[in-house]
Amino acid sequence: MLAIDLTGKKGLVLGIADARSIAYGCAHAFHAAGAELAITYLNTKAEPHVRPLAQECGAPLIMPCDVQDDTQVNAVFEAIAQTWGRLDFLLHSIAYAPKADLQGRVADSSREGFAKAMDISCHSFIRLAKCAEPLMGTGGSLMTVTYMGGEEVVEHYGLMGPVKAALESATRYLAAELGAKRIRVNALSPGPIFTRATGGIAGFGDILAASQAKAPLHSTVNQDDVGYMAAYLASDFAKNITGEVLYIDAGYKMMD
Ligand code: 0WD
Repeated sequence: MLAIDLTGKKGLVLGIADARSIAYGCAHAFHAAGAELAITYLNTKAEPHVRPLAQECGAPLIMPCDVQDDTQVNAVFEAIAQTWGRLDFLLHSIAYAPKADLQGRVADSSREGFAKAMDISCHSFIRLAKCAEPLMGTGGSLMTVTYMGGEEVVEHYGLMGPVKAALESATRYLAAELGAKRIRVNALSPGPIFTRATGGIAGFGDILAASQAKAPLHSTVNQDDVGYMAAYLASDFAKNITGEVLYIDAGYKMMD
């Protein structure tokens, strides 16, 4: 039987806030496929929500990591180097934009808000790739999570649109630069999923219903669906896939 087997692989997962996080769906799939995980949480407020989930996944490394804090980021990679001596895959499932900038027009976005959204949601992936590179001596898989609003104008997505466009472009440039080292870089692009990040969006239920109605498969996407794709990308089956934005959206994007 051909099945995704991540036995012996070591992975780092950033971006679990709670059990509904897309990153948790991915961590669950990585663990189920046999990978060993390092899992980070944003801060002490997030820790009690994340730690039990990380323990459920048997993670030997559970550490704080605010991607704005270089000291914390470096500590995570030092712990990985000491514990495993290498890293096989990394999932970056992190986004942030100040509320005022997110809710307004892109045209009105502040310089500071835009820069902060870019730093946390996009450049952090580049910084993590740089930290992972020396630990991926025999190759590896770097993954991030994007959204269709990076490619097309989606109502209410605002500032995150240009930020995700930059993230997708960074994915391609990193893939080109790291390919010679057999490090693959891809972005997962799920359709709308109810999570902590989207839970506060007014009318999100209507967005879900509309995307289900329009998507050819007439289904909504869930965290497990993203996890299956992430596990595949972490596996050797995906050894020739890099620089891609992979849609997990029941076919929604191709419809007009
Ligand atoms: O419909 C959706 N939910 C979609 C989400 C559709 C398509 C893409 N995405 C993307 C998001 O843009 C994001 O990049 O998926 C990624 C994960 O989002 P999520 O799972 O929907 O949301 P959530 O569970 O809130 O995870 C995002 C987490 C943060 O959660 P909170 O709720 O605390 O903002 O990103 C983390 C944090 O855990 N995060 C950070 N981690 C490290 N350092 C930082 C930071 N500075 N800021 C936020």
